[in-house]
Amino acid sequence: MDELLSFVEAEFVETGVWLDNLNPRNGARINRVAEANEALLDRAVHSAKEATSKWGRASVSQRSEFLLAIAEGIESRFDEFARAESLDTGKPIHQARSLDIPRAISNLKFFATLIQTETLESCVTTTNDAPRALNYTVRKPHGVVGVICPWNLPLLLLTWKIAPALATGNTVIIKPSEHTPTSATLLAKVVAEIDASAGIVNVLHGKGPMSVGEMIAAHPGIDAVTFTGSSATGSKIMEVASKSVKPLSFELGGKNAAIVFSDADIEAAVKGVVRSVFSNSGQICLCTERVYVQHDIFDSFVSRLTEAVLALSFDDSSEKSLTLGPLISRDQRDKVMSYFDLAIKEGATAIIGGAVPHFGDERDDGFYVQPTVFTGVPKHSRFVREEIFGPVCQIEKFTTEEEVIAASNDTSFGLAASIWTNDISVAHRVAPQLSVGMVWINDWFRRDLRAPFGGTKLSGIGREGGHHSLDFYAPPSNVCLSIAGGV
Ligand code: NAD
Ligand code: 6OD
Repeated sequence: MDELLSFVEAEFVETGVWLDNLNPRNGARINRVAEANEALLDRAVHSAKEATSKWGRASVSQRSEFLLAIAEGIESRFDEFARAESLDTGKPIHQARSLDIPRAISNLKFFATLIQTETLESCVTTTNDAPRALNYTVRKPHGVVGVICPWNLPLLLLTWKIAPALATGNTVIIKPSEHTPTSATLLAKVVAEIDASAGIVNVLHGKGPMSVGEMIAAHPGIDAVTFTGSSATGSKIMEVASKSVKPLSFELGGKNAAIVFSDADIEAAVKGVVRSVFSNSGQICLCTERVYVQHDIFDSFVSRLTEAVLALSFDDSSEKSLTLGPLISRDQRDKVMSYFDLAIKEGATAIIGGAVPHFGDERDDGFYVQPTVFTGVPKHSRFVREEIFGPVCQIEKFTTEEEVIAASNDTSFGLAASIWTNDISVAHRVAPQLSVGMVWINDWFRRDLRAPFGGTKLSGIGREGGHHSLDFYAPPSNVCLSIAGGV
């Protein structure tokens, strides 16, 4: 696809203003994207609003079938989706084929099934001096939901939001990241092939500030906003959306710690920590950026970690579960490198990496960064305080449980953590003391779509996953029915 258009009222619409979509592997243009404008957003909101009256009343099985049809549409174009995701993001095709696209399909199938099996609360009220009453709960969709997505796991995160939103009777206006517009456009094509009722799914391309992202957050006709992206953007969206007091669901940034106790299975811990730092080239909100290792195994852990990082490659054709790609953009690469410069200026040491790799081919025009591990970064440093979002971590020693809990919690973020130990008492004592939304023990990024997902502090507002998602997209409302004459 050379030109990507927005999708409104089941029509692809050109606006005449074009944004270039660049290939992170070599900086060349992949395609160009027609940037949506306020008039197009107004049209999308109007038609999405009209569609809510029908879609909001559709039966559970109609909604479920719609989600399953989208899932089947993605499955039938699996290779096209995987190639698009790999091209836009630079991630190895193997990862797009084994994680991004299968998970997008699972998201749709999961919520299609969940609504078929869900039961809601009810309770009977008894008082001494009045008839009994039956309370029961119904879900009410918001109406039109604005869905603003990032570039790191584009279709995975987009479907993670639209599946429960649509399942509960909302219509959606999706804004994919300007860096990764292609898979959302393919999704629109899938919807166009199956969707008889225009307006249920709309895709608007564009940027964030002073563009369609900000307009979605501000639009009085959009009834709720679900956003995944940086904490700074979350804060801006909140400010703009506050004028119409929109319900917000925010999955934001992280500065996640991995804690390795000396009794851990060291081989498994090294493998797990490497995966948690370098998956998707460090561009997953759940990636570890701070590694704390108990003092008595520190040296041996560092030397095994170094060996494991040296074995990582930028080989796109590799089927290995962990292969590095470029960062998403030149700006992101420069941002990551600026943190490396800062760490060095502040006296830290790069144990491995710390530079832009040289390939001697077209990748030198791409946005690559070597996998990097620093140690000795001062605690007050912005390197330790801010989310970097690249293939990098710092590694430091600790002695006691109390000390490492305090260090892990000494951050404004609160998304996730991982603990590596064979002592179940330590694991279960430490896990609840970490002020984060998700803790993995001897694991990382294992997902059960029923489990609550979300962060504390700068890492987000609300929980998604299973019933938590349904509760956001269609909050439960109570109906109280008097049972006259009952006992
Ligand atoms: P970003 O915040 O720059 O952009 C995300 C989306 O918001 C994009 O579509 C962008 O165009 C839009 N946007 C930007 N400014 C906006 C504004 N003022 N108003 C409305 N929309 C605006 O984030 P990114 O760089 O795409 O993604 C990386 C960040 O996302 C990292 O901080 C990462 O931790 C976070 N993230 C979090 C999770 C999570 O589940 N917690 C998941 C993925 C990414
Ligand atoms: O797995 C998920 O459901 C999810 N929301 C992952 C987020 C990853 C952040 O980059």
